[in-house]
Amino acid sequence: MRVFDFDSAIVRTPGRSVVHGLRDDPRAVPDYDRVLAEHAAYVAALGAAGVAVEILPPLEAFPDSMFVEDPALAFGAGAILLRPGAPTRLGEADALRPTLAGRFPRLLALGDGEFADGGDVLVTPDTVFIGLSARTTARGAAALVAHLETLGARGRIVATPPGILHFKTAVSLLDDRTLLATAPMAAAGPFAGFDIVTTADGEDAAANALRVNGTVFLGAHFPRTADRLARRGYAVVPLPVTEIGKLDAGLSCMSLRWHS
Ligand code: CIR
Repeated sequence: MRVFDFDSAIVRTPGRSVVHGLRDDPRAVPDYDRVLAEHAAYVAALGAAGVAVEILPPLEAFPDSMFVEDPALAFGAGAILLRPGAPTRLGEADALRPTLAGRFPRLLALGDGEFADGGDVLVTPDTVFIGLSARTTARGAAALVAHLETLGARGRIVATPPGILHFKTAVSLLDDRTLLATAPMAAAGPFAGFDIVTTADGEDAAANALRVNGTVFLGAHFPRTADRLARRGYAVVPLPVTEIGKLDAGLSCMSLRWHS
């Protein structure tokens, strides 16, 4: 089983409140219908890649709750409820609890004062990288390392380069030994032993790609990065991300994935 082999996923349909989601540029207001369309295309692509997708209903009280990757981590051995570092997102973990409790052999949880977002967690075959960020604190990361150990995984706490929301904003796993990363992440990243494909100039946002079984989901607006991946033999599935990009989001954030 490879760490990017998934047969199960949870997603959450965006609510209308998504237009009030957190973002770096407040002038970039996403269009609700287009967000919905991007989400629907993503869910369809997961299904086409062989994943059984459970679709949770919108949570209007939490504008960013469609980004289910952030409040939890999921593995075949168990799930971990996180504590998202943005105050408006904290309640998303509790909202997920009943769903996760019924689906995993174990459900662990971060405690009070232990903040971590799933967007800062990059799972690779030997190491789960945890990037410290404005959302993920040293205390949260340390607690996460302990929970990962309980589930048989080795966590490693690393720095996130400045100027990005999450660690995975700038890097994703392409296969067991290859990463897709922005040039700054490739230069600064703690990735000895990995091959790194860098995103093309002007296409930094392509770095939040998502490997699912045999395919790599990539933002549709990054043609030169897509070429690089295709030349290396990856089966690239382009997906629209223009609207969710306004919310500083990419392709990993919209699902929680695991192999049962
Ligand atoms: C946020 O700022 O929390 C959301 N607007 C975007 C979350 C993106 N999540 C992710 O990359 N894992």
